[in-house]
Amino acid sequence: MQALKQTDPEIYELIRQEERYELDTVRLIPSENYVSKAVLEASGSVLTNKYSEGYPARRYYEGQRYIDQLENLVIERAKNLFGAEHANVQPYSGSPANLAVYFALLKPGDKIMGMGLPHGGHLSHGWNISITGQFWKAVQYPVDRESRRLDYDAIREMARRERPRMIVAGATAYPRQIDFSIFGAIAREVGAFLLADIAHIAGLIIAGVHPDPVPHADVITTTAHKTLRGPRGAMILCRKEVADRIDRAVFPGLQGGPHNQTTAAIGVALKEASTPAFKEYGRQIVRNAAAMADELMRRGFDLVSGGTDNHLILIDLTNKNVPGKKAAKALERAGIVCNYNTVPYDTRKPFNPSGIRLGTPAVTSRGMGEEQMRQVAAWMDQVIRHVDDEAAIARVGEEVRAMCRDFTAPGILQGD
Ligand code: DSN
Repeated sequence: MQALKQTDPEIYELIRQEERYELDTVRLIPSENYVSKAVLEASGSVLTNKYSEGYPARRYYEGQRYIDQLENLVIERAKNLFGAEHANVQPYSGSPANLAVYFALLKPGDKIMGMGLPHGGHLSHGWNISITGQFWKAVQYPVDRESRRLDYDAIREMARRERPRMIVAGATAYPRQIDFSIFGAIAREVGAFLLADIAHIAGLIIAGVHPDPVPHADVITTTAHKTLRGPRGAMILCRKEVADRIDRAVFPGLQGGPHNQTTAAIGVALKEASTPAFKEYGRQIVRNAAAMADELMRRGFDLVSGGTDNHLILIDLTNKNVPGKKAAKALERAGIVCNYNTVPYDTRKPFNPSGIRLGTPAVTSRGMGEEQMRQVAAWMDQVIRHVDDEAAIARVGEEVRAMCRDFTAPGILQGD
């Protein structure tokens, strides 16, 4: 980054510091990852210079001879990797992708039925403060109060009662597998579209460690930057019958020109995700989460739903008498980065909730395994037990940094 260093040393220095921070910390935010150097190079390429409103061979600007080839290549890779009939690779990120799907298939005021935000759903699944909960009429399903898992009988009952035009299956804070075949059957029974938002689990689906929504959903949205380990961006996969409506909703309905540098980087990530090494990566994410969950439970932590079977762990800290925000901030000071999170039926406010959310995609990208996950759980236990003791937190921090030095991270410090 020599040109950047010369032109703008302040920005250069902040990027270098972030790079060092990402290397020196145990990054457990389940929606984050480390992209490869190849993905970074595509993201930072001259493709950022080009406007390409429209779709391959149907553009509103001239000069698309390479961009059309690029977008077609990435579309084909997306279709092949997921086994989808159609792919749109232009959405800027997950929320715009979901918005485009609603805009494509629903009329204003139609009813959508998604998982409630406090129960693990996403804002864009119809939560009331999101445009998706105001422009469309939204009803939200919870998790079961006891098991804190999806209750498919209750979801079916709600769908029969509410007759939504679209059902959304997907989550951002749900540690269990989602049964897309049941969601598909419910949607068909009530005449609703099924949207599967697989942003968190796309990489796990590719790796074969999470059920596949493709046979069951009319439309699938995913971000590229979570378990899929690509750049910040998104894709919509769908059946042929709705493809034109989806494409028109993304452009010209919602967006302007696609971010071609992101399209290219998504393509690189899709190529990387088609390798046997990536499948093993996905399996290891799940093994790592299971090991961390096991060690946390052994140490008396209350895991929502009693564990995990994906990449994500949600801890209810009520029994530890430490609020989620205080815990997350103390952990960060020890170099363990996670986020505070509401837990289902939380009695505390979202800005200072009872839980923290963890995930293993990023640490697995560094080659950390079950042994390190158990060690991290032990450190978390120490920090939370001594949450007001800065010296104890600092001691854990030194150990965390020492361990991090043993693991490189994709895309970092491999030269300019
Ligand atoms: N912000 C993402 C997450 O952290 O899960 C969801 O969009």
